[in-house]
Amino acid sequence: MRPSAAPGSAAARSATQAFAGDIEYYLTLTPRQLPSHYLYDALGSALFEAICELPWYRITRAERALLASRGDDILAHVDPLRTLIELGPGSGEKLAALVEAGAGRLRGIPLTVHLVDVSASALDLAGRTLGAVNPSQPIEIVTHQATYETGLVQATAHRRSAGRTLVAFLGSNIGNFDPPGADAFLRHIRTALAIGDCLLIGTDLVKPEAELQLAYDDPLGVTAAFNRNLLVRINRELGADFDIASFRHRAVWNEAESRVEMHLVATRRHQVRIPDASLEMTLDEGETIWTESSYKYRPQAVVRILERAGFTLVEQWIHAEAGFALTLVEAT
Ligand code: AVI
Repeated sequence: MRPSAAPGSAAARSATQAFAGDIEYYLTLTPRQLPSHYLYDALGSALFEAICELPWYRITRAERALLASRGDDILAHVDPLRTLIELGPGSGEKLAALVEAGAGRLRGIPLTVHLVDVSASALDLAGRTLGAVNPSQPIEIVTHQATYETGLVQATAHRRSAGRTLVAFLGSNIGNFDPPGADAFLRHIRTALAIGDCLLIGTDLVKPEAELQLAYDDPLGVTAAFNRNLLVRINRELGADFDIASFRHRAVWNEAESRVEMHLVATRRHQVRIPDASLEMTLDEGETIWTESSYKYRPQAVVRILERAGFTLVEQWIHAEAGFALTLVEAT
């Protein structure tokens, strides 16, 4: 989620070109849009970590609590686990909670953990977090600086021949895919797995609108800063002249589509130039740029999309108070 490459390198140049191409394409759609994965530059990633600490954003804490209290049950279902792959490990704390809670099941037999992320710094942090887990449980950590799809293929190609493989896709990251994208991505995971391997997925659930509003438009303004930082990034990386103060953050619950949408709303009519994306545009007062969708699921709907992708339900654990589900499915 968080692109990184050495400044000035060929990889950095091609990442900037891809960014410029996407900005030109998405900002000229109706309504104007920006792909949400660009929210995660260094400052955006730090702001997202801060969001996870907010009292109104409960996904991270609910998931960690479920992993700590149900980790042993989860690992009992995937015994004997020898290969664990996490797509987008963040700080690595969630996987560490799972491994710690299920350490008894692993019985000190070596476990290979593959961490997949496009950000070298995220991989470094997650690797260090996991390295500090229970010293009686040997863990070999392999990092893949790659997209989820490429990293998953690399990781499964190197799975241990003995034992089973578990893929973890946590944090309700699936919620940032639109429904066709989620179906395609889950099918991709299924294709990379062998029969008997498992997928553990975290999903935020549909909940009262007032709770969703607070989670995505918090009183401290951290989510607003996270959203507006995307314009700061475009100014810095593509030489644009967005006037940040002329945009406000808006989060809306779209009940028909079961998603929270984040938008940036122009507070006055003005012109913006983005030279490195060859773009000049006039934004009307009240015009919006749609920056993220965060789909919310009902527990049964999670099972349905996983079954459609070729998995069979093993068990689902729900944090009722926070409205969050962890679902374990098996490739069949
Ligand atoms: C990373 N992702 C699951 C978060 C979400 O809840 O959709 C990103 C986020 N956007 C606003 N707050 C958090």
